[in-house]
Amino acid sequence: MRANEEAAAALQEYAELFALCGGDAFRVRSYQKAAKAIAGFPEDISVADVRAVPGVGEAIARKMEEFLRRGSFRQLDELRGRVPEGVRRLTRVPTLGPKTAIMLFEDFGIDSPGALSESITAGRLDGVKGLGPKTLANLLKGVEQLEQAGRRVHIGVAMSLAEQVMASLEAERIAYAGSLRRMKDTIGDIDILAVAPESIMAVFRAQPYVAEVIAAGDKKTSVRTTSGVQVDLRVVPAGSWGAAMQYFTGSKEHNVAIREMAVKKGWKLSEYGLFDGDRLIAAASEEEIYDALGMQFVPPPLREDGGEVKAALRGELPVLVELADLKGDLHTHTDLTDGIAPLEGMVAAGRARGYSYYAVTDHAPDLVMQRMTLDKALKQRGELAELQQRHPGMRLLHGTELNIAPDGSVDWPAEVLREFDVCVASVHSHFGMPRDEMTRRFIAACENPYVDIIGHPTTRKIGKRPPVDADWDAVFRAAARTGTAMEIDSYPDRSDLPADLVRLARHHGVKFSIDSDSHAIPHLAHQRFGVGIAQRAWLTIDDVINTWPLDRLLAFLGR
Ligand code: DGT
Ligand code: CA
Ligand code: CA
Ligand code: ZN
Repeated sequence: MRANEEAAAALQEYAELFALCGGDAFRVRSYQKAAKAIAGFPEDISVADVRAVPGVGEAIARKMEEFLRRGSFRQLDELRGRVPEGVRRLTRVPTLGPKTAIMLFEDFGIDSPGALSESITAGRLDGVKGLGPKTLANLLKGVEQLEQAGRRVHIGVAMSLAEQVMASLEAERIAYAGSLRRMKDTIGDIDILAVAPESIMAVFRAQPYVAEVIAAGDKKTSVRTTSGVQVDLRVVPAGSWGAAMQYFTGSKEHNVAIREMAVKKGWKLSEYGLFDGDRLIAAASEEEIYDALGMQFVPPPLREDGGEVKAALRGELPVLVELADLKGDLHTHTDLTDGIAPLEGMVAAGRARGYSYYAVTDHAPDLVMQRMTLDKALKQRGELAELQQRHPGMRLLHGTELNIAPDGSVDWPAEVLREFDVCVASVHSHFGMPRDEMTRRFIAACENPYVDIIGHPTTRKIGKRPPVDADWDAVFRAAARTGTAMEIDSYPDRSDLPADLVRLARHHGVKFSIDSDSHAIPHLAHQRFGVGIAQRAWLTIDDVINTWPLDRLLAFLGR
């Protein structure tokens, strides 16, 4: 729901600005919590009363109502006026807090990430109190990360934008191609193909999400959207739809390999079709083109020149896991910790997705902020047992998301852990440990007999936090040896494990769990992104424990 997302983004921005201006931390938290709740609220707040959203009181409700009327609210306008844009971008440097950002601006006139790295390199911040050489080096690294991340967006952002663009245009045929169709976790720009009259270009340029027209032509128009992402729209002839989709889906490396095959046969392959001289061999569908080249149809996530061409020629492509193969979700949260929906709502939403099993895995006590206790966990277990009566068709699993301490231990002793149906264990602190220690930390967690799944293993957040450093070969060997699954956390800004590490882990014989890590009902649908990662890593249903029937899953969990 766009209204919810946009209103939540405005409130989140307000919370950031409020914090930056030295606002009360408690209020900052309550704005942030309300923003999350609005984003995840299952009803459209432009229709329903926003006061029905948990955590939204009268003051926030009025701000949101003003936002829905005119796209902003007074207090937000005020703070936007007070804080220069460059300072706001400064706070997006991953290693820089709001207090330091303000200090850098007021005392040194540093008003952008670029100005910051310049000042550091020129030595102008040497000897400043609170900014030691190590901190300065980290800030420099942070600016670099920000610059790299700024050029690409994660797939969650790109997918909803592509869907919005396609819904806004009328065409005989319309689809996205490029890296988005290949389900890459980050997307440089969005490539959309359409079979439509050329008038579609004017309609496209006039859309409210267009911030700037970069290039306007009859066949191709490129725009920058209000979210900063570039979208290329191409009009293609109906008869060469398949050839165009094949060409613009890429990757460039895959296309080069395919074109070589055509050349070997004395043919030519272009975005208009596969030709023998002037004679058209195939163009209408991708299937016909691959078929004419004597190969199996290559699913887009495999098109990276990673062995798929050879396998397709031999007829040996794997049968990839698909979204419909998933029988459950093994990592989800409720409002008992940092989720926003109550247990009952999450379980009902899982049932509505047709699952055979569903695990509730709220956080464990060592993540102090979440105020979890054993009593609360046990009470939840009782509630889950009652809910089980109401949902006889879906097995409810009571789990937890444990915290892997620096020494590899987890929150609770064996006698508590063994009573859970499933334990996910994740790193939530001490991200900067040296490689050896981090490796030992993960191995120790794998060796814990009650740990079933390592959650979001690299802990990266795309554009915000780099992956931790570990000897992944060693970690995956331990996971395979101990029967511990690695998670594919489908939350799009995590996308963790990423596909290259999934492929490496699979090579070591590791199994995987494709989880949503939901904190709200709409997040359950994020599993589609995890399936994309799994496909890019060539996974089949045998590799993914939550495609297995309940019996086989329970045997794996060993309870
Ligand atoms: P991105 O946008 O960086 O996430 O990655 P892609 O793969 O979407 O790349 P993009 O948008 O530059 O181009 C889309 C596809 O179009 C690309 O995967 C292959 C095809 N393509 C574009 N330009 C060329 C080219 O110069 N040569 C070849 N062989 N293919 C191209
Ligand atoms: Ca692209
Ligand atoms: Ca492009
Ligand atoms: Zn977590």
